[in-house]
Amino acid sequence: TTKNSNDISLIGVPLQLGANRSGVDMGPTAIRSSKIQARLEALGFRVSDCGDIEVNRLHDRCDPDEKLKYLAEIVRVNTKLAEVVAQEMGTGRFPLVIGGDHSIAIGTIKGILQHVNKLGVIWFDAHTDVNTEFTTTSGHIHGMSLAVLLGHGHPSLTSIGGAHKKLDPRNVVIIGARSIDPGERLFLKEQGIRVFTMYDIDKYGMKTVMDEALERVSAGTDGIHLSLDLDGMDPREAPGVGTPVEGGITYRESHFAMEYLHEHGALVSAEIVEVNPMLDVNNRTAKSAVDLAGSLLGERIL
Ligand code: 5AB
Ligand code: MN
Ligand code: MN
Ligand code: MN
Repeated sequence: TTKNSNDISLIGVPLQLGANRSGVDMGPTAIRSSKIQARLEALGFRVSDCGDIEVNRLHDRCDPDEKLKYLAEIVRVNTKLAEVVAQEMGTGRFPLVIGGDHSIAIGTIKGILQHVNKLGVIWFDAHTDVNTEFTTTSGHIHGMSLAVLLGHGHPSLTSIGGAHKKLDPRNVVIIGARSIDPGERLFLKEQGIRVFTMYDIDKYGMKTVMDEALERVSAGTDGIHLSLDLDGMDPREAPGVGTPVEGGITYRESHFAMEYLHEHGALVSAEIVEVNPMLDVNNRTAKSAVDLAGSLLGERIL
């Protein structure tokens, strides 16, 4: 079960500037049209749709000299998102954020940290998103969000919601990784972050991986957040993502992970990111996103 709420606040963030790829800004629309609200209501939740956080459409105006692409607007949007998430959580509701590129994890998690002191995070992703302005080769902030949340990165990002609000690397796990940059590898080692790669999933199976993951994110924490990047799934089953990587988590494994996480309890919030309907095939990825949200929040086969 979810920790304390029968009420869900759905928050859309149509941001693409962190990925610099058009289409992912339409993710919230695709997820809503795939009937996420009705699915959650069928589970007994009261869902209120807070609408979308406003984003200025600057994507044809990139400053090529800018090291971190669209930094100012990404800071503005995430600052607002953190406020909205904190406010919704403050009224006892479960925040479910739908993106948008993965830079929005900064706003989501900074908002949660206003209420939950020690937060465990499951980062489901093909990538590890721990670049900084010093290691990034793309300048895309969606590849930096987890580093920022651990307190590393550009000060205007780490200071969102207060620089002292950050994650403890011992309570963060990454599941599904198969594309890690050299600078990221070093960072992950230094921080001691447990990364379950596709090798681990193949070798031990998703249940064993989830058992260890849940143990880590639960140890001494007050709640668990799921950050679900759809590119963690295999691109044959989730083609609508901007940075696909072959050899990912299957539909079944993903479902099991969500069901198992629900069964464990302690979930306080979640976000679904990187769905790009312009690259999707028959809306498959948005549909998977909604299916996974259903399993995460309690849908059962029998
Ligand atoms: B995603 C890459 N590491 O930094 C970079 O989709 C990819 O949120 C980042 O996981 C992918 O640009 C970010 C090469
Ligand atoms: Mn990501
Ligand atoms: Mn990714
Ligand atoms: Mn991506």
